[in-house]
Amino acid sequence: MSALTSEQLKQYKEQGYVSPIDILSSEEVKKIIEEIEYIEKKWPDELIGLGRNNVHYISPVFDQIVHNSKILNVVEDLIGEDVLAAGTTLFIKDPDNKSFVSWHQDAKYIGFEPHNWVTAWLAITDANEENGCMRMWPGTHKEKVREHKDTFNKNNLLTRGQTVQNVPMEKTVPNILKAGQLSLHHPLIVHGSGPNKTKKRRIGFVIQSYIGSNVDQVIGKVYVQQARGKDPFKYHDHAIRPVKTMNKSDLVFRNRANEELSKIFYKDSNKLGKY
Ligand SMILES: O=C(O)CCC(=O)C(=O)O
Repeated sequence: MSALTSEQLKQYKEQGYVSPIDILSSEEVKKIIEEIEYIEKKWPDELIGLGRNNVHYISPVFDQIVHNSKILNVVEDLIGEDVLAAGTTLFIKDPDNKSFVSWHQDAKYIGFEPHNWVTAWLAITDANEENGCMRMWPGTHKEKVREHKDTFNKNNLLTRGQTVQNVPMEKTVPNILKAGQLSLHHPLIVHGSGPNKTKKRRIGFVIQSYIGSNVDQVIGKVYVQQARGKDPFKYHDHAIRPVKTMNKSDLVFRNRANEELSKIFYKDSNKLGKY
């Protein structure tokens, strides 16, 4: 039996995303915010810039999200039973901040082929129109990869500021989530998000992405964790799971994984961004 309802499966198939899906309790969310604040206080440089990536390799709290069975039950419905976790990103928008995410498709620079993968966006705080929730352009996942313009805009939270131009706002919809809720989106859906105009942080923890065992990395190298099932294709090296926050050897590994990720995102670019 599938974890997603037939309505939810239909939403994903027709619109290219499905949300909201209840995952975490407020107590669980509180623990995650405490972990972020603990790391930021003790190691202020570790969650910024390139460090926003792959925090699940250095924090058991984030590792447990990646391996959360409620998340994996719904992911399995979309990509099958052999699920690998191939990376994570913390998207934090501080209060009254100009940071935004331009319209883009995840498939553009990420290098995962074929597209048997899904991006899981978990709200750690509420995400709404005031604080810059994602906006989706439903149905665009049915088309191919579009041309993106690399803008390198300093307030853009995407690596190259890659942008799909001329998106009709009236065709896009806000992806409003309560803290603890999840949204799953297709590699090809066009989406983005605006600035946080409120006095509180907006935090999303994104598993980018859950991939089927049959998905290769065609641009560079990626490490994975077995999230569910088996890995019959064996395309990638497997990473170990952290048992303690900021263990030295985990940090060395996380930094190596982030360097490899950076090579993927900036392949053939003569410029590097902040992330
Ligand atoms: O967190 C955001 O505002 C956007 C994140 C995003 O584009 C993604 O997860 O694919």
